[in-house]
Amino acid sequence: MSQSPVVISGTGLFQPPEVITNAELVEAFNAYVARHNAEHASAIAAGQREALQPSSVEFIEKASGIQRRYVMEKSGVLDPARMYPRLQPRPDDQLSLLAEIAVDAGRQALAAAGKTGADVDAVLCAASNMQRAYPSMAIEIQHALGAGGYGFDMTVACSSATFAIEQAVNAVRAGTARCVLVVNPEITSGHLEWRDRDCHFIFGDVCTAVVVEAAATATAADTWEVLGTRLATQYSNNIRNNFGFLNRSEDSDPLARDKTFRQEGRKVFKEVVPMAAAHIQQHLQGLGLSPAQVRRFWLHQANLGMNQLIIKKLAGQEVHPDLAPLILDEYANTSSAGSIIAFHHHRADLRPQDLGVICSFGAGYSIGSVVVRKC
Ligand code: CO8
Repeated sequence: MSQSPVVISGTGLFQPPEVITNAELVEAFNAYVARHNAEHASAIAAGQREALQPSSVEFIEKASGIQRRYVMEKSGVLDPARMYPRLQPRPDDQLSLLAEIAVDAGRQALAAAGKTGADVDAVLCAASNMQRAYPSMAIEIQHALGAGGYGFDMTVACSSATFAIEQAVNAVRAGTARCVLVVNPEITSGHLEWRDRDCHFIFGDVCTAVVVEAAATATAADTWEVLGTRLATQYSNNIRNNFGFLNRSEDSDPLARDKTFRQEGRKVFKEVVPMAAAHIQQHLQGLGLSPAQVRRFWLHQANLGMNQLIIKKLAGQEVHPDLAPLILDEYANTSSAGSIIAFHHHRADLRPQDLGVICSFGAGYSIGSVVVRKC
């Protein structure tokens, strides 16, 4: 039975107001290290405690390709006595921070699609971390936009956006929704351990949004038919965060290291690259396509070297911005939003019938790919 086409008809991007350069980040981190080592000088001298090592701009740029990142609030992150953002709590009757940035990105995506909130009948709020358990952020966003239908939150870490796009496409195909808004509010600064030099440079804040609807209802000039979606997960502890609602009952320290992001970066690199390349290859093959036919790959933005290797495995050539654009240098790793930022910024030059692949990979492990063709 042939299925009626489903399209991505608009995208939006909320960019936080503040930027932290690598130089600013390293200066603050090294001030924290000096402070920490001075405070524990006698224990370090007695061999009871290890001295912390300084970070460096050169290492960060060479190891990751990251040059700066946007954040919701930088003064707290750069304060060596604090090292995390300063955010104000809001009263219950005010829009929450995650919902606020999602509404901003969502409105942009709807405007691009030629739609308003009233046209939306499903909102999926998909991100690595949610502000609270209930009421769900998606329902708050649905309410703020004047949307109908239903909304729910979902988290699959870095793959939250691609996994949500599959749910949106399926909902439109099944007729349970006509127009789905997927939003990815990633305030990664809240769950990054800024005092750990192995990861303090990795993440940035942002929010992306995508409108998914039937081709028959789409009116935008720039639409992308979704030819297929493919999701995969495989259990791994190499990227982990034990923050959760049972922490209090476990009597565990809410500020302990395991309550923020931690990873075995080398292992992630080695294990995820072949998984992601094989996943994309098999997805394309299942659609009767080959990597050589793909005009552009909008890959997850975690590490420059990872993307270079994935493209080399897939296309047998060095990565080129025209084939696999990078946004990592400016935004850092924005978790699920990364591949969508790349799609948002780098698609205007493609022509009708051009093929593209949006692909995410990360914690779980989780991998999601969306194969699209410009209408
Ligand atoms: N400055 C100077 N030196 C450093 C620093 C630093 N900042 N950090 C580490 N070093 C040192 C190390 O100690 C090590 O020293 P030695 O050789 O003596 O042991 C040396 O530099 C090399 O360290 P690594 O081998 O760790 O360095 P790599 O070249 O592997 O680079 C990376 C580290 C950049 C982390 C790299 O491994 C990488 O990018 N891996 C993949 C990471 C990835 O893709 N992760 C995905 C996670 S994101 C996700 O799934 C979403 C989760 C939810 C988000 C939540 C938000 C907070």
